[in-house]
Amino acid sequence: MKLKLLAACMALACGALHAQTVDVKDAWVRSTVAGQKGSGAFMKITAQANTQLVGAETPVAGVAEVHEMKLEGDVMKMRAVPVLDLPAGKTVELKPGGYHLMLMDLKQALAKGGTVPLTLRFRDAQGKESKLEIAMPVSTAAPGAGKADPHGMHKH
Ligand SMILES: [Cu+2]
Repeated sequence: MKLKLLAACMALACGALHAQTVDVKDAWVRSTVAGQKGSGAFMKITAQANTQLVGAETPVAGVAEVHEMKLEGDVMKMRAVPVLDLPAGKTVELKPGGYHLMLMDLKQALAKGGTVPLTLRFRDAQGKESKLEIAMPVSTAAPGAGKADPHGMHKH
């Protein structure tokens, strides 16, 4: 009897691990002017089970990669994050001044009010990859945010 219960519990846990769900909320991408080659995209990502964000693609940019901005002393530094951990149940925020999705080699200007398609690639704890396609509105600032943004000032 005891053994049966244990087996049932394991089956449940296993089911939870395989039902990988990732929620993306409040995504937006910063508008650009003609000739501008880079921009940043921001969003809130919540994974139900431990997951990693391992890549992103968008038809409007030649390169899309996750970056991290960190204040070191009084210098804002940026580095690429090839794999971004998404711990179960924790919302990871990509926002100006922190993690962001860097869009480089832009093929077109991103006009405010437009929409940019984005494909996010995830890898679960078993190494299985999945994709999520979203549409990001183009904006000049985060919805509801009115603060100065350090990301707009950094150069690549
Ligand atoms: Cu960047």
